[in-house]
Amino acid sequence: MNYYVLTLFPEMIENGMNTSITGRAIAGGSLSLETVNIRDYSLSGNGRIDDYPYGGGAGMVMQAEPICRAYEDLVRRLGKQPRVVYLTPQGRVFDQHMAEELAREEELIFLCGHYEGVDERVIEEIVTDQVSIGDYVLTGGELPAMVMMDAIARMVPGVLSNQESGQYESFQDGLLEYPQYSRPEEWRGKQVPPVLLSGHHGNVDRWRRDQSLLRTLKNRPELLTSVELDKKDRKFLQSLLDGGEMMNDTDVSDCTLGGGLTEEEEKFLAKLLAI
Ligand code: 6GU
Repeated sequence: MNYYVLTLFPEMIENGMNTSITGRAIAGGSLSLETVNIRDYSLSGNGRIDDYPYGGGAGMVMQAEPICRAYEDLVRRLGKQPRVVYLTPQGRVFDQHMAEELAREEELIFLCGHYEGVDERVIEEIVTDQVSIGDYVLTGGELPAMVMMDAIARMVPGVLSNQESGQYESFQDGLLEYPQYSRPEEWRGKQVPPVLLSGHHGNVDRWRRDQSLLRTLKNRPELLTSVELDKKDRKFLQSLLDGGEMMNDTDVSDCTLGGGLTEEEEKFLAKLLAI
């Protein structure tokens, strides 16, 4: 995967991406990264790339021409026209599915805006995909571009080690991840759940699945509606409704997720299990 980033803050992108797993992948060659400083393409050569918005209003707008010149210089050097992702709160919301789809590209260009935005005409001219990373407003597109590049990189062959690639299954099977524990067995009075020390792999797997179901119910219930629930999943979820007795070593009122079910969670679950 070859990433190209058009930005006013190339050092921010490079510092972020050359760290940790993406940094290792860049050094090892399974990823490449090239940043292009839009300021180098300013019209008058004085470094100015923004101007006042027509119609008035607060803030400045990044002008079309420097961005387009930076883009055209890049595609001329590449000899091809990769997809161009513009990071904007007005875009489609990024998710794991979009990451998987974009990971099939060989090159991706990211356009990072700043200030109040980018002249709409250059978006029409060069952008193929407008993407947001969630419902909040950031000061620029650099962090969202890095979020996307990180999520996409995890799907690129050679980026994760075998050990790493089995991890973070959340969203890959539609449920949130179960809780993890390491040494010591007791920390500040808190015990590791005994089933994890039992050596009984079947019980461990069942407990983890139940914890995933419980976490998803508590934190992201809407995800449960698109997960296939088998007989044992249903039995566990039913036991939550039937009054919080121990089920497969998961005490419904245990400390991991705090308390039993709220009325809202019970209603949601009853509906889900009726299907
Ligand atoms: Cl892609 N850009 C900015 N500036 N803010 C955002 C965003 C993008 N996604 C969520 N908030």
